[in-house]
Amino acid sequence: MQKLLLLGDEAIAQAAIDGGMSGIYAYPGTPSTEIMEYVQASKVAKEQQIRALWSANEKTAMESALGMSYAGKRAMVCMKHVGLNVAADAFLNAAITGANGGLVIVAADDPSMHSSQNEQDSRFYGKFALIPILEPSDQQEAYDMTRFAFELSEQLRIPVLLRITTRLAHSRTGVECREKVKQNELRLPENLRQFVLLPSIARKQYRELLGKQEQMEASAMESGYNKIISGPDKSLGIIACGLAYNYLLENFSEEKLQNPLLKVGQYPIPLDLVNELYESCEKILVLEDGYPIVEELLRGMLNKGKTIKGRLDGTLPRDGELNPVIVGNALGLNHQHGATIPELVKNRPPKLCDGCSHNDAFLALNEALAEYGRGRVFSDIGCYTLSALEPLEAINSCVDMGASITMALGAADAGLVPAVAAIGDSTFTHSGITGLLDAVNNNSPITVLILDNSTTGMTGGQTSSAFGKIDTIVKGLGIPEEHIRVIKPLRKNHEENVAILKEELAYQGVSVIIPRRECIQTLNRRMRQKAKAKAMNI
Ligand SMILES: Cc1ncc(C[n+]2csc(CCOP(=O)(O)OP(=O)(O)O)c2C)c(N)n1
Ligand code: SF4
Repeated sequence: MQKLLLLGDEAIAQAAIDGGMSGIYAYPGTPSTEIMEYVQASKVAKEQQIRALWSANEKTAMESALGMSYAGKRAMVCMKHVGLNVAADAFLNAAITGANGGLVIVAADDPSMHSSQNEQDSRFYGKFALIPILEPSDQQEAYDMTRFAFELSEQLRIPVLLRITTRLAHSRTGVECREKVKQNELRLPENLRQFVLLPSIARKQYRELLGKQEQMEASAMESGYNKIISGPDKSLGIIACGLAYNYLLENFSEEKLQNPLLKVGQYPIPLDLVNELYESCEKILVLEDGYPIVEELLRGMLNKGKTIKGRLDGTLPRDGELNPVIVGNALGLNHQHGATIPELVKNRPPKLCDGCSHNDAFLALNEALAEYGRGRVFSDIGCYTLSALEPLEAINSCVDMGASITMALGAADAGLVPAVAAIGDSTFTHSGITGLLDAVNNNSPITVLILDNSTTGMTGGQTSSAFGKIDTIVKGLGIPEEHIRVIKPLRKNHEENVAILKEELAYQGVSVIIPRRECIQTLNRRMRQKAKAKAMNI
């Protein structure tokens, strides 16, 4: 067996490569991005001809993986938690179609919102879709569970959700890898109507999914990932889900923990084990990273039973990620973990890189808008969202991917004219195209800036599916050619850019301005690679 030093994300990717996966589809999003990056960089994955594609968004990724599963092969789809909102239609219906080849959905949650708009808990989605959820407590389990997830998916013929959180995704440790298995042969579903969700078929499929709940529960009961570890001090029983188990162990080694403990890593929640712990202890403490799902289940609607401690009674904070100190405090311990963070690395708010093209674009926009007053720029999600902060203070919204254009449409309908939308190139192809079509059909008096830096900057510079295609797409959506204006956001072009922006702000229809200049980080990386290739005479 080979032992590798891997991030949680990389352990998942390696397990998928070893586990006979034929294709992986994803849209970048912290903390899930490294899964796809690892597969794309893997020599073995290339040799095995594993397809590894950055999709236009999470929904298209989900559907591509479902298509591969239909064809009998193992597929994985990866996204950050909010991506599951985008993929939700396909995700929930994939539970009804069921899988043919093993289908594993990885949702990477971000409690404490290190780089996200919210801290939603993807376990709700798994419960909503009525499918099994696996939640690793460390990188080794991330590897083992990924292998198991493909097997479980094929055994039950349904998709399986693998839920991870930021700290597991982004910390590294030694992981034992197991022998590789071969990819599946192309094999169509036995029932060629399985994936046809006409109401008459969907009803049957849904009943089938409901019928599988018992098997899922049995699998969770028998699972090695769910276990009770006994302890003599029955005044408190502890339930630790996923990574919270690790945080607990950092306060105790297993032998020293005096309280009975239920470790949970596979859902549906193993009710008999929960019951066993509940009945044998005076109080229960629930440790889970994310929402108090298990805690709510234990409390029930009327909360008449034993004392349940956790996020809902204030034993643990109601929001934010857990950590060993918070868990230790909940147990009345006062352990210190890790070194104190030096002053130097504290309080450094994120900012645009020096020389970033977005800076010049927003300086020009601010000046062009001065005569109309503030509060009319709807933005999207990307590096450019940082222009909300000082010194630019240029934008007034950031809600979800694509919302800039449609919010500008709504605000313009309300009479806020001109209204401006600012959206990045990757976000535009993710979710902006349909909104722009709405604006064209509505003949909205809005000015849309598609900030084309030729990359997906915020998540580390992945190829943007909009690369080289924006002008054609915009034209195809019906924007008149004279109102598609490409500008180069540079200090020396400032006056000219302000003049163009002013012209289009005065236009009573949809106009699109494309500030186009490559992200300097991507440019630098490209230059370094070029210089290296030259030096090596490649
Ligand atoms: C639904 C969803 N998926 C993924 C992300 C992660 N994410 C944030 S911004 C962004 C794309 C940024 O690229 P682009 O729009 O080109 O702007 P840039 O950062 O290059 O300025 C991504 C993928 C997210 N916030 N929401
Ligand atoms: S990574 Fe690129 S797009 Fe993001 S702030 Fe830096 S230069 Fe701008």
